[in-house]
Amino acid sequence: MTKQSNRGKNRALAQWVAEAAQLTKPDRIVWCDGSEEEKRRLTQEAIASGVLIALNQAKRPGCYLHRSNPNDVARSEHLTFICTPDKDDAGPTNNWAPPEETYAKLRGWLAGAMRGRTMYVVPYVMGPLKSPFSKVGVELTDSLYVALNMRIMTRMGQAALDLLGDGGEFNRGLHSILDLDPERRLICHFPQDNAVWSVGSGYGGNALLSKKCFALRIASYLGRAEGWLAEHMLILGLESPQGETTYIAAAFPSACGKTNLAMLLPPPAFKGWKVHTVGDDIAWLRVGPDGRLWAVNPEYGFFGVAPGTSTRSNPNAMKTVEHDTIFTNVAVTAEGDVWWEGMGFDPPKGLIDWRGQLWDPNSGKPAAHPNSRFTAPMTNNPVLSPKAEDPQGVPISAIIFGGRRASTVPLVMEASDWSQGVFFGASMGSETTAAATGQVGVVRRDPMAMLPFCGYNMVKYFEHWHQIASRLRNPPRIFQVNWFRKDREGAFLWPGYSENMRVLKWIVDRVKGRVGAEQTPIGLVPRKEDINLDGLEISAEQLRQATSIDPDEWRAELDQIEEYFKKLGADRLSDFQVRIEKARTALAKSG
Ligand code: OXD
Ligand code: MN
Repeated sequence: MTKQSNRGKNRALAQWVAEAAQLTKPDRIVWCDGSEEEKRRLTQEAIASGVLIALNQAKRPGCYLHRSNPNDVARSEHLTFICTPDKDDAGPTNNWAPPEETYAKLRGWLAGAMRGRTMYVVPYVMGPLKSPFSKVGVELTDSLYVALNMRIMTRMGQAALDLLGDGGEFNRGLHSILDLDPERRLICHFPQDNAVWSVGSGYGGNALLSKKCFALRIASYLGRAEGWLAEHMLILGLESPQGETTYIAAAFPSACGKTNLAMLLPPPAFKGWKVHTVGDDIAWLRVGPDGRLWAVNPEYGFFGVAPGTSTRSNPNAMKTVEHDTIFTNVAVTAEGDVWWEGMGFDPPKGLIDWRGQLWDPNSGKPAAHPNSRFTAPMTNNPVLSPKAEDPQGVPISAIIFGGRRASTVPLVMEASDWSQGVFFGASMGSETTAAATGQVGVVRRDPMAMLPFCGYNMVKYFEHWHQIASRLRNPPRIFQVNWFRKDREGAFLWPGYSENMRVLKWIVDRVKGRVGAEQTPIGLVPRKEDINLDGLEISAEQLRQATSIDPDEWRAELDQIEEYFKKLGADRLSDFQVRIEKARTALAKSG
């Protein structure tokens, strides 16, 4: 077994690496330092072993393709467990398993699993390096793809060991792809130990342990204990032509356009307005000494969905992936460039599909996997916020909860206070997408877009949201949006993408007290005159439908929400019951 020297001084880390090596028996241990030299070396090794395929370096410098095992292309929610000593701590929405038995089972699977392989020790920091809110994690993995992706997604290497020092606390992530057999695949969280063990999958959300596992599931658990929130939210700054920037955090379920919104390029009618990206997926939110809510993005890169990304839907993402990007499961052109459905131009001849086969346009099958991805450094983003590295984060003025709903939920709606906003978030529903295995397109309740990511009891999580309010002297306003509402013929009522700027502007104007709204039984919605529609071809009727509250639909919606809360045991939260009753009474009055 060969070892490298730069192992840091942390004895607990050294001991844990030794224990993991004792169990998994790797041939080599490589401590990652995050250097350019290391990146070159690991990339060469990845190409030589077929883990990465070099794309056309003249067209896409520093870009590579990875093809997954076809059985391993999305998050496996049914194989994801929260292993707390008490089942109730995992709550009604998580799979639970007892910690000792689970460790024992995984130890059995992991015994000798890294024989013939290298164990990469990947130390990383979540959050800006000098931020008091940042946290250190170390992932031990036998996947070179994971090590290279972690280098993009986190502040990885020596800086993390330096921050950890001799005695600091860190998240312990142990990951092995084993043999990618779905029968021996589990993603297990042990929040009380600040540990994650993930085996049998190489897919981003299952295997890049910094992301969903640490920065959401474990961090949400830590956040409850420490008085802050870890959320599935993008963070953006919206700068007016006068130079005033307002920060917004927005929660959407996976593959519902968070990356597009975070990088939005305003339409021509919004001359002088700019969107700055702070983050596209995860926000760590804390109450500042000023009583405002402050947000940092713990990540350092973007793991975005490729299909549907185009110069129309997200020109800034297209620029972001021009270089130094790892693509996963996209199609490749004869010239060695990438292609995916919704990229904005027809598939060129001779396309190789995501499985590595010549693509037949008549096959009825997509060339790129619907959940194909790009991993790109955040510094590639031309509209990255100058505050993205600010150790204090940014002050949040508005929170948005958004889902994918063909009916019922209006384009945008404002809550009258924090508590109604928590109800908006907790009752959110959305149609499922390809980001997780399972049926696509069915409405499921996804509270705060955290259903797959809340690392503890969902009802306690709602209580935590309510409790945070007592420390917020200047709370953000809360909104709900739905870009995906359809008319009777099934056509989208709202054009979406860059036009969502119009909704963001209404939100900012509401926060600043500059614009009106109409009170409905469910929430406040903009009237036609409240939204800037310059340069947009949308009929008055279309906008009316997009923003309308249909009493029958809402009566049914409230019944479903009530039933869902009962199922969770959240009906004991009197606040939610009061909200439902109020809405029912208001609906009855409105006829
Ligand atoms: C993601 C997801 O990859 O939410 O961000 O699945
Ligand atoms: Mn996500």
